[in-house]
Order: sequence, then structure tokens, then C-alpha cells
Amino acid sequence: EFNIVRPKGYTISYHANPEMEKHHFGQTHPMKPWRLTLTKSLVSAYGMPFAMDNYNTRAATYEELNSFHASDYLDYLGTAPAEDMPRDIDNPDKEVRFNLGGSDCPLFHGLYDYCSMSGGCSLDAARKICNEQSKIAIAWGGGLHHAKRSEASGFCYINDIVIAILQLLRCYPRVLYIDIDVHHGDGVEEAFFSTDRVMTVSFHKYQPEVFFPGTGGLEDNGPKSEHNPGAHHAINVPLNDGITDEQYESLFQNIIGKVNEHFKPSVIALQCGADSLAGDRLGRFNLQVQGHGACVAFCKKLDLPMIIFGGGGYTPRNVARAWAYETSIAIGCQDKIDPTIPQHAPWREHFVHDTLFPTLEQILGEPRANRNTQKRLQEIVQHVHEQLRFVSH
Ligand code: VJV
Ligand code: CA
Ligand code: ZN
Repeated sequence: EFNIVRPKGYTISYHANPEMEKHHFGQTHPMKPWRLTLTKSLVSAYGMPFAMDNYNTRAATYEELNSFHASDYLDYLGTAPAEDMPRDIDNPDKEVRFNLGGSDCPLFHGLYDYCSMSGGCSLDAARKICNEQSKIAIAWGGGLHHAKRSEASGFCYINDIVIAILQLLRCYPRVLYIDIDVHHGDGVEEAFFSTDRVMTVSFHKYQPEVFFPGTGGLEDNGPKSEHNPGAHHAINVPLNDGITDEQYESLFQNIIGKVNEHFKPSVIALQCGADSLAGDRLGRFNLQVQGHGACVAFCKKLDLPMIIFGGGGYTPRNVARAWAYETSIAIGCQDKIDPTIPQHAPWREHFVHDTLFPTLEQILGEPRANRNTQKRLQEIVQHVHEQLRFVSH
């Protein structure tokens, strides 16, 4: 692993708070902060920390969280007592405030600390991008894209991405937000609905009434109310079950390539939710580590400063594979790392297959049926191109 060296001419930084990983949403809750430990251990086993600036980040302050979130929400988040049983199962009649305390967003021990650590991790990454101490800043502890100004949603309480983008907007004219989590990035989209300085692009499974959060249709491109500069600056790529690497990569490169030409971002914020991988406990796609990583590689090629956030990802061994591989892409050492997981990697047995790149058959047995026709994908590309005609900087 000593062949992993710092890339020449640019700095990669890795931002993490090891205390964050010790928190638990509850016994069988799908969100497992421990996946961050598994990721870090794989990154370390490959020797990648030698090639990066590594920061142990502090928690975000109340004032920093307050840059997006409402005070009454933050006050409640900081004082609501932890519950051992999710309220909607145990006690359906008890009052629910700010959507806190249901089974998706339980009130667990240390919740406020966990949230402020996630926010701190992403904000630290944004600051290093702002003062040009880093070209690519990695914040796997962030990416919690559903949280609203005054509401928790879908395992997300604090929208660290919005807070980080607000910081980027102090130093850069235009931010491109890209979201490859299998869920729609609704919280980030909504936060920037009325500005043309942020363009949001989310790729996600879309099946309202059935799949969370139910928003993000192809035609939803930002409120077209009078004189809204944010109109046409929300791009949604609604997909069906079973999309493959080949289809996803071609769609991603086509759309992001065109968005880059029209919007001309000064910086990229990329949410890399790993629940879009095949075999995810909540996801429905057939993406492999290679296809997911190809999105990161394509963004890197645009040669702009970039923050890379985590997000969803509910089969921890595959989350760790993808995020370790994507860390290697940021460094530029992806061709130097051995696809066989290092003998000395902690929890090596936990990976089941000893490779960074398991096949679809290894992950799933039988691959999930692909419900995405080429015709529909063509329509999506066509619609996005039409939206982009309204966008030129
Ligand atoms: O679909 C929903 C909402 C319900 C109400 C709550 N029940 C539990 C599920 C249906 C309508 N919520 C989604 C939220 C997904 C959040 C994704 C977050 C991210 O990846 O985009 C970013 C970090 C949902 N899907 C599956 C579950 N909730 C789920 C929640 C559980 C669970 C099993 C599944 C909560 C507790 C336990 N099991 C024990
Ligand atoms: Ca998404
Ligand atoms: Zn997700």
C-alpha cells in the first residue's frame, strides 16, 4: 500500500468525526452509522490516508446549523428526550413535532451530537474548498438530503448539504448539486428553489405513493411562478427498478455533460448515496461499484473544485466498497489498488466476497428485472435538454 502517493498539483482531503459512528438509530433501523467505520477501515487498509489531508472535524455550532434550520426546530432537536421505542409503533397517539420520533426519524441517545457532527464534517469540507486548501473534499458522514428547514425526514434531521452549499455560495458564483442516492434529493432541491446560483440534479427511483419521498418527477423543474430566477434550475431524472451500469453511466454523462455546458458551475457538490447499488436493503437498482464510481470519475474530469458527500446506503459492506473505491478515484490511484480486499483489512470476513468489485450474481444471486426502456431514457434526456435551453450563463 506504500505505492499510494499524494497526487501532484492538487490536494484531496478526508473529513470525518469518529464519534459520529458510535451512534445508533435503534436495533433494526436500516441507517447504520457504523458503515462509516467500515469505510474508513477499508480506505486505511489500502493506504489511502497517505495520499490525503485527513481532518478530524468538530461538531457544527448552533449558529452554523441555524444558517439553514429554524431556531425552534433546533431547540426541540437539542432538548427532546430520547425514546427507546419509536413512537408510532409503541404509542401512536403521542404528539409528533417536526416529524421527530417516528420510526424513520427516531429520537435516539446523542441525536443532537450526531446531527451537529454530520453538519460539522460537511461544513469543514466546504471551508477547505472555499479557501482553496483542497481540490476535492470528502465528507462521507454527510449527504443527509431530506432534512427541511423545520422538519426531519427520511433518516435526515440536519441538512448538512444545504449548510455546506450556503458556505460555498460565499466564495463561488454557481454551485452544481448532483445526487446519485436512489432517493430524490428533495430537501436540497427545495432549499434552493428560488435561486439561479444553485442547480440541483437528482437521479432516483420514482414511483409516487410507493417509493419515498414520492417527489422528483421529470416535469418538476422548480416553481415557474412569476420572475422566479430558480425556475428551470431543478433537474430530475426519475428511473425505474433495475437500471444497469451501462444505462446509468450513459445517462449520467450525457445529462451532467450538458448541464456543465449550460450552467457553467464554479464548484460541484456531489451526493454519493450508496443505496443506488445492487443488493441494497432499501434500493432497487442494479448498479455495481464500478458504475457508481464512474459518476465520481466523470465529475472529477470536469476539473472543478468538488465536495463529495455520503448519504444513503443500507448494505454496509457494499457502502464501504463503493466509498473506498470512490476515495481512490478522487486521489487518482484507482488503477493502483488491488481489487482483492487486503489480507490485513479489519472485518475482512464481513465482506463475504473478498473483492472490491463483486459481480451482480455474487451480490444478488439473480439480478433484479430492468424496468427502464431505452425509449423512456431517451425521453428523459430530451426533456432535460429542453430545460437547459432556459439556462445559460
Ligand atoms: O417510506 C417511508 C415512510 C413510511 C413511514 C415509516 N415506515 C417505517 C416506512 C414507510 C412512509 N420512509 C422511507 C425513508 C427512506 C429514507 C432514505 C434516506 C436516504 O437514503 O435518502 C438518505 C440518507 C423508508 N424506506 C424504508 C424505511 N423507511 C424503513 C424504515 C425503518 C425500518 C425499515 C424500513 C425504520 C425502523 C425500522 N425498520 C426498525
Ligand atoms: Ca438521488
Ligand atoms: Zn437514499
